[in-house]
Amino acid sequence: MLPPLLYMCAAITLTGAAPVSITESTTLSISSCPITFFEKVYTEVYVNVSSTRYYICFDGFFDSSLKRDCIELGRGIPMDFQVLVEQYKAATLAVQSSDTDDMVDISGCRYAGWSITGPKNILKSHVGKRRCVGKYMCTVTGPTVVDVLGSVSSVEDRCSYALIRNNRLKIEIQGSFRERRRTDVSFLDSLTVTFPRIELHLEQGGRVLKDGVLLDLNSTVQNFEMIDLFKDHTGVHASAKIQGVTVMSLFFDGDTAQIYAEDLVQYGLQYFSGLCVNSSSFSDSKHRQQSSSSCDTPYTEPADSTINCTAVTDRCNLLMDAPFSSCHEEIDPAPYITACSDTLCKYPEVDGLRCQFLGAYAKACSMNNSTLEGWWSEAECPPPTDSCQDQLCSDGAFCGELDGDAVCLCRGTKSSKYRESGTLGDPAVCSEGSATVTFLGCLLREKGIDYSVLHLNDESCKGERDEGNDTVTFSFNSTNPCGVVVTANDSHVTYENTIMSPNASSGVITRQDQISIDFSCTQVQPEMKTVGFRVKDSSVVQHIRSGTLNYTLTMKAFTDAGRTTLVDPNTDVLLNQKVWVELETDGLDGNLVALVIDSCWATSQSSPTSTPSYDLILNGCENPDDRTVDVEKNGEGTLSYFAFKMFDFSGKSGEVYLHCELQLCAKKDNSCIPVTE
Ligand SMILES: *C1O[C@H](CO)[C@@H](O)[C@H](O)[C@H]1NC(C)=O
Ligand SMILES: *[C@@H]1O[C@H](CO)[C@@H](O)[C@H](O)[C@H]1NC(C)=O
Ligand SMILES: *[C@@H]1O[C@H](CO)[C@@H](O)[C@H](O)[C@H]1NC(C)=O
Ligand SMILES: *[C@@H]1O[C@H](CO)[C@@H](O)[C@H](O)[C@H]1NC(C)=O
Ligand SMILES: *[C@@H]1O[C@H](CO)[C@@H](O)[C@H](O)[C@H]1NC(C)=O
Ligand SMILES: *[C@@H]1O[C@H](CO)[C@@H](O)[C@H](O)[C@H]1NC(C)=O
Ligand SMILES: *[C@@H]1O[C@H](CO)[C@@H](O)[C@H](O)[C@H]1NC(C)=O
Ligand SMILES: *[C@@H]1O[C@H](CO)[C@@H](O)[C@H](O)[C@H]1NC(C)=O
Ligand SMILES: *[C@@H]1O[C@H](CO)[C@@H](O)[C@H](O)[C@H]1NC(C)=O
Ligand SMILES: *[C@@H]1O[C@H](CO)[C@@H](O)[C@H](O)[C@H]1NC(C)=O
Ligand SMILES: *[C@@H]1O[C@H](CO)[C@@H](O)[C@H](O)[C@H]1NC(C)=O
Repeated sequence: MLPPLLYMCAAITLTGAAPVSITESTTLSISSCPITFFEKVYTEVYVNVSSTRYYICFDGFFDSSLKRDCIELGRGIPMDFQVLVEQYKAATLAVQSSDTDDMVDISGCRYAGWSITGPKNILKSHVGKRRCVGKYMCTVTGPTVVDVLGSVSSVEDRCSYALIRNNRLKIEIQGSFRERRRTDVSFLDSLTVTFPRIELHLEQGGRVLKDGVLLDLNSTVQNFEMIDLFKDHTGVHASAKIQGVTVMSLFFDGDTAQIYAEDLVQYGLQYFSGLCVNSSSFSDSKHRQQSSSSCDTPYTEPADSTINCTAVTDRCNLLMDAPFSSCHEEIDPAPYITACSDTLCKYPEVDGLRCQFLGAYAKACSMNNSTLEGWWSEAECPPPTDSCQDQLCSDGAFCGELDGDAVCLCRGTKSSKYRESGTLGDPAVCSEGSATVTFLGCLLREKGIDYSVLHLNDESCKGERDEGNDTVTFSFNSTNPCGVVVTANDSHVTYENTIMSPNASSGVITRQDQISIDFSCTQVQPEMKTVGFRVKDSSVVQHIRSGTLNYTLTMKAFTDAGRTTLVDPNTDVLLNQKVWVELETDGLDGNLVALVIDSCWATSQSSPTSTPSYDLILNGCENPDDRTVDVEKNGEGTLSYFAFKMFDFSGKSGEVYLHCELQLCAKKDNSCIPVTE
């Protein structure tokens, strides 16, 4: 059994000094060449020798109940060789022979990621210096996640992901991603913080909901179970305490979430998962229940041609320079630069994104106790402020920036169809006697339109806003026509109104574009203008259904002036008996349109063009040659009627068919009532 040969430091071997051979427990001083063991510098070595193993420790003799930094060696061949950092196994090496030159790299990172890691996780910073990443700092901003190891990935769908999860402790911070202006880029939108006995939901606008109830937060710290919360002008701050010790801090300003969690380590590093632990672990971290079923449907959109990726990357590279360089030792800027340029090469620099990634880096530095005082003035940014605080946006909108103001803007998937068609909402909804048009509030804001000043033709008719779904509705109906203009041509009757802004001349200047949005509903003229009617039959009903508005047209014949006794198919109408013929529409607004009988004629056969034929009404008036015809009401509303005395075609016996040509007329004054020329 050979004792291990310890090359305690380069100095000894280089000067040719004999390696130290150790056979019993002892303490060695290595102050002449201190060893850096997983970030800690040691000047002493404590060696324990037992029958089966050697323990070479740096912070006191090996003690299985203490968290010592040690190297443990088996005494057999091959010799197993383990590096213990605070008693966690950091590296294992099997040494094949006793006189091998195999070496174990003990320059790993103590706190890299959620576990003590070997050399593979030492990151090279941009200056090429090997160093360990910051302690348990995770930044989620826009679509990107910079995990605790400094790896960066982008979320590409609109689902919810665990950022940090520890099933043993039953704690989780979950991030939900949604699209903003573009459908193909997702942004962190809200957080759900779950701790035993408490669940908090953090949203844009500094809103925090506990069990669905909005909390009234201010700069005074309030305690909820294990969580302390307060809100300042920059965002919401939360810290979680276990037995009085703050184990995790969280900051969220509606766009960026930062999680700093040094003291959670003691609860078992290996039990942590989520995107903050490994930013590539999308499938393991995806939250099935919380995500909407269509959240991973991909969207594509043409690239934004206004983006100059070179210029954007130059700006992201500001993180390489002062004042940010003073924090480089603490936090590697490289993943933040990657996150910044990856996002801003595909999404425009709007809604504060120009400074968001710089701010996220600065905030990460300050959470690691390295404040970059006044970084914003050097980077030409506004001081960190959550400008969206207390803005409540509907589900289809997010809080963004428009002309320097924080407003609710439309999310891409919600508004893309309207943007493509250049409209502000769905087409007008027309129904019997009413028309309604609904605009998306967020589209109006984007266009800089203040809905509250808009009105219909009649100035007293304003839009009505629904706060819940952020819509503005304009409508008119027959009791409240709001200045509707009804026009009719040969084929259609059109009801039109205009949504307009007040006259510009009402003030010296105006900031509102002149708005004029026409909306209309149409009805078709009776398609078959000829209504066949056999005197002996009962009434004729026609449904006129094409076009946006339905209505029916009925033709009936009566034998009394009160028009109550319908001509019965079984009763013969006597020659020279007076008959009243009534035409009526159902489903039209008699205040706006009138039914006009243009002409009526009779034939002995069912075809309206058959001969012989006899005119009763011509151009809306009685046939001057027949004194028995009396047009009693025509063009006044949706009901018109006339009377005549029954006749028969000479030489033919039997049936008389009546045909009428009708027209819908837009009522203006009494313009629809035919007059004899
Ligand atoms: C900040 O990060 C550095 C490097 O990881 C670490 O040494 C330092 O202790 C951290 N500071 C605080 C206050 O956590
Ligand atoms: C290690 O060696 C020291 C000094 O000889 C001794 O006091 C201690 O009990 C030893 N520990 C173990 C675990 O062998
Ligand atoms: C914050 O809110 C709490 C409870 O709503 C109130 O007692 C306290 O005075 C408020 N503090 C400030 C600084 O407004
Ligand atoms: C992160 O997760 C990905 C996907 O699950 C995996 O391939 C990769 O090895 C993980 N990285 C680390 C450092 O664990
Ligand atoms: C993009 O930006 C770079 C650097 O600011 C500039 O040199 C280049 O001309 C720009 N390209 C275009 C197409 O504007
Ligand atoms: C941060 O730094 C300041 C001064 O440098 C110090 O007083 C404070 O204790 C530090 N905080 C932490 C959490 O390390
Ligand atoms: C908006 O909400 C109102 C009432 O809650 C509802 O009547 C209306 O249909 C909704 N509009 C849209 C476009 O969802
Ligand atoms: C017509 O519109 C007014 C105001 O919008 C409404 O109060 C009324 O109920 C509507 N009438 C009908 C018949 O729809
Ligand atoms: C009649 O009006 C309708 C609806 O406005 C229109 O589509 C149609 O072209 C017009 N027809 C004629 C002949 O002007
Ligand atoms: C607005 O201007 C139009 C056309 O110039 C005019 O007919 C109308 O009376 C004006 N309305 C008001 C309220 O000034
Ligand atoms: C038109 O009328 C028919 C029959 O009454 C009905 O089924 C249909 O829903 C109506 N259409 C509209 C747009 O009102």
